[in-house]
Amino acid sequence: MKRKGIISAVSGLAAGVLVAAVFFADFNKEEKASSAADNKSKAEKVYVPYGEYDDYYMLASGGHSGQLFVYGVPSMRKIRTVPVFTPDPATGYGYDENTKKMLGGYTWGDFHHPAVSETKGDYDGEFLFANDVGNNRVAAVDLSTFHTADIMSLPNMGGPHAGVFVTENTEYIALPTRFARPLGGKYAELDKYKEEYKGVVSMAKFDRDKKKFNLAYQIMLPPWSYDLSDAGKKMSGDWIVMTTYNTEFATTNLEINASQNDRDYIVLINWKKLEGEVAKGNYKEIEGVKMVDPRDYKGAIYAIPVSKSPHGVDVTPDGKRFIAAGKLAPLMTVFSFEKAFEAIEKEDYSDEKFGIPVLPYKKVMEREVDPPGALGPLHTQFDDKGNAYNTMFISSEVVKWKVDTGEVIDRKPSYFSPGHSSAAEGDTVDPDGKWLVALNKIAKDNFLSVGPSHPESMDLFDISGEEMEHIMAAPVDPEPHYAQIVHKDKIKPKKLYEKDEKRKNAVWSKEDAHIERKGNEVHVYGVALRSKFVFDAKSDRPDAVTVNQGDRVFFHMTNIDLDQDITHGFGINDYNLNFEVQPGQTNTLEFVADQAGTFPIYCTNFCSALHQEMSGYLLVKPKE
Ligand code: CUK
Ligand code: CUA
Repeated sequence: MKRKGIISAVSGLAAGVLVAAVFFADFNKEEKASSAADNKSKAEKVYVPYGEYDDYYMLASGGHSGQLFVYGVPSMRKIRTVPVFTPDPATGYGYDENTKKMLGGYTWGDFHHPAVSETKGDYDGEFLFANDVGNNRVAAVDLSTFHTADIMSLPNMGGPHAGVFVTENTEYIALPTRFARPLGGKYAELDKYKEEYKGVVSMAKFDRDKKKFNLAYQIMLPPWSYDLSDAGKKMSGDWIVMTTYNTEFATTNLEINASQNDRDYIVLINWKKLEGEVAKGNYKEIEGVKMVDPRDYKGAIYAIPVSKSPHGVDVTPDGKRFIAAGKLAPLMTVFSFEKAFEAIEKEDYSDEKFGIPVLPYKKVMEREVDPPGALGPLHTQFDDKGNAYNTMFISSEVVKWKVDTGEVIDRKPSYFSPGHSSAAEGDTVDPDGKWLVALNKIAKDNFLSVGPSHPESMDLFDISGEEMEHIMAAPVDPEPHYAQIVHKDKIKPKKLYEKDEKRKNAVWSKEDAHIERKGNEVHVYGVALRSKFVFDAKSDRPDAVTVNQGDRVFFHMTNIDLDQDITHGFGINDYNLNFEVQPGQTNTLEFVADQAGTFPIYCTNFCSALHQEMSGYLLVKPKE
């Protein structure tokens, strides 16, 4: 099979105009094809026999699908899609009362970066947080049920692209904005950009018991674009680092105008300090949020020059350094927190921008790593042996190098154009050094063709040896921006929703199913069990409900099959409604019966040999 690789070269012209040239390189067939023996050994590495499990969960962002994808590693089998920012008829997400309220009418989201809750800088496996770049939201997924537990809207933001990341003990979930916007999203002419537009960072807190977010405070920053960010670890645990682009304040044609400066900035913020100021009441209430300007407090914010238009910034597992990847400058820059703190201590500033002290690049930078021909570094992951792994979007490869020395150890192609990669526990204080998945933006001819647009692609590498070994490619729906690979022992999913006699709206036996009418509201307290619905135990047709046209109907359904994986669905024919109840769960479907007629109700989730019989009727009496 002849393979084609895409190589896009980005070159700067004299006028600063950037032209992206795309050309194709033919991979040599012999080079590419591995031997049958090789294939066998690769296959054995990832084969998970029936009855055994993968070692890792890969929790991957679903990009503009708004969903979370759950994969097993190393098999790369997709296990589940968890709807987060987008309604999902397969699970009734966004149809039942609770999830509908949570989605607040939004029908899409742009899920960029997952962040698993951490304790001491390591995944604790309890919750996963996600940012919605499309509609300014943050979500929490409860990893005991893989259900979205809460969603919070973030005012004053223009797409929280640079989040989410959590501080060492999940004190905060931080979400820096991508686009600067006037506060409150108000109207302000683009000519007033520098004065009126702000780049805001949201600092959210999550209460694990109540499973609820609250917005602790926001940080008001200059109208730069914040691209990616990370939380410090250990010695740097009080800090967050963020890359910026568009320090040119361009308001149009960003491709060119935001790529003028040779240097943009890394911004360092001390969240601990700001937390203290907020506690003392040193903030302004703006748009209902506690807003702090870090420039008002000494020691809260610094900038460090970095080569132009950086993308990712990642803190090393020991917390001593951070690495910026230069989207347009083909190098990784290693910075030292120690050196930054020293310069701060001595007030050794080279400049000031927007009232922010700028630390001297030469004094904070440790080294620039510039593998020849490696172009478009985007993000960095780590292993347990002091190595970093960088994805190269333009030259389509993964580069392994030593953090201490900058020595390049290995380079392997990826197919094609990787954005992020994810290594097993590779962004924690304790990476495992086992697997790395490159999350590619382009699949080209990797899989059976499905037309002009293809899935994205993921490459699995074994990184346990000195050299990386490419094992396999797997398709993935758009768009895998980032993933975290979490050891299976850290996630403790429930088998059931526990029976709770006091749960609101729950009915736990067939005999207790009943219907209550209050004015034009009809509340059905029903149960679902193999293989029937019971809405009204006293009726001689317990699985039929009659209402009047225009009534507001509530189906409060409890699944009383306390048996793992026996989920019942609930679809109403012609009413465009479907939801589900998982074992032991109670859910409510609320709607106005505006259509008169006779509507079959049926279980949409195959649950037993008599699943087809699991049905009933909704009868809506016409008004007149
Ligand atoms: S970003 Cu997607 S490749 Cu929007 Cu995390 Cu870097
Ligand atoms: Cu219950 Cu099918």
